[in-house]
Amino acid sequence: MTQTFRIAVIPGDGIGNEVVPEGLRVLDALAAQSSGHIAFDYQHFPWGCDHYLKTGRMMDDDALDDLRDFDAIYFGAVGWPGVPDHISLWGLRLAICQGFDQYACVRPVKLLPGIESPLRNATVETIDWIVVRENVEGEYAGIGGRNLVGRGPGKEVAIQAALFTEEGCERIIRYAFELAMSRPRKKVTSVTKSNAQQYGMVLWDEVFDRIAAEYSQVETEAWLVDAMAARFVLRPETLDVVVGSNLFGDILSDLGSALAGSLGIAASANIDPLRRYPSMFEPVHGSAPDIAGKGIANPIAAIWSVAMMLDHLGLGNEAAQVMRAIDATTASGTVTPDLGGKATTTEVGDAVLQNLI
Ligand code: GGG
Repeated sequence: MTQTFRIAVIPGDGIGNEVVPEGLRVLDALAAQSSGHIAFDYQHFPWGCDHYLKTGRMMDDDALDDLRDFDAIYFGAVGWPGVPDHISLWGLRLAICQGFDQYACVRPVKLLPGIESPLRNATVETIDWIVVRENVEGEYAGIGGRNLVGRGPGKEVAIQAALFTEEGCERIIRYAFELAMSRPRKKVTSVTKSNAQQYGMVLWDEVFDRIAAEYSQVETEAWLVDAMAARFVLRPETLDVVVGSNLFGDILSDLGSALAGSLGIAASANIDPLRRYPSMFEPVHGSAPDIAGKGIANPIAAIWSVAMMLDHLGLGNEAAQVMRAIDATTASGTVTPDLGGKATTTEVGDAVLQNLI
């Protein structure tokens, strides 16, 4: 019997439209290889900045209802000149993450074979960790406002509050511990700035200590984010699972992917671990207007995100198959210009398909 997975596809803006088709080609190839065991049924949604310019909405008003019953969402990128970035981000990616309570953003940082890290002496063994980013509250809670414009020019006041709930801290920290339990090293490093952020991040620290006590097999550490940024560069081999707030997780995972060679390989999963809603899989890179339309966007992050989607859908063997194909592709030197190569987006996609054995 065929197991059919319904996937909502939102390529979004810029290079999202170039890399998402490469991920879909991989899914199609897996379905074709499965002798009818698995199938993927796509529905494409044209949401993004073009949609906003035509309709005044980044996505339809009832978009979450449209998406709710899918098995997964495959997302490209959001952001385009002409639409303020805070409008496009809040209108699409954040609206989905928050609306579907996808509270765990999982971002692997891994040096792939054949890729050179900007770090001297980096190897595939020393660059291999996962950033777990709290994904629905913290600095991205959207609480605040701009006031007192009436006081006159130069007198406006803006407040942007960060929200740390005990439940929100507990569930993301617990997620990080469960993830660490599945890895050989079994280590969780919590990242805050609780010396300066004395309310929310001290609450986070206390919750971290409480949850850590339940996982005696897991080694734990708590670091300040500034020191952690330096440690990413200076002692990457000491990292395993790094859990942090929404903003810190975003910044650190970008740093991590740069150390792993390029933002063009950074994959991510926005997970609802309770499986009440579809989870969303997307490359970490944005829409990259500077290279959009040139056919040189790196599709590896989007294809790796497909592997994360397959894992989430219970297709662990297929996910591993995609990861082997990615490794073989980068090892062969078929890479896009961001990794020092000359291959186009499609040529890298072709190579991954050839290696999908
Ligand atoms: N596919 C990732 C993407 O489009 N990101 C846009 C962006 O600016 N994201 C910032 C964030 O999610 O914190």
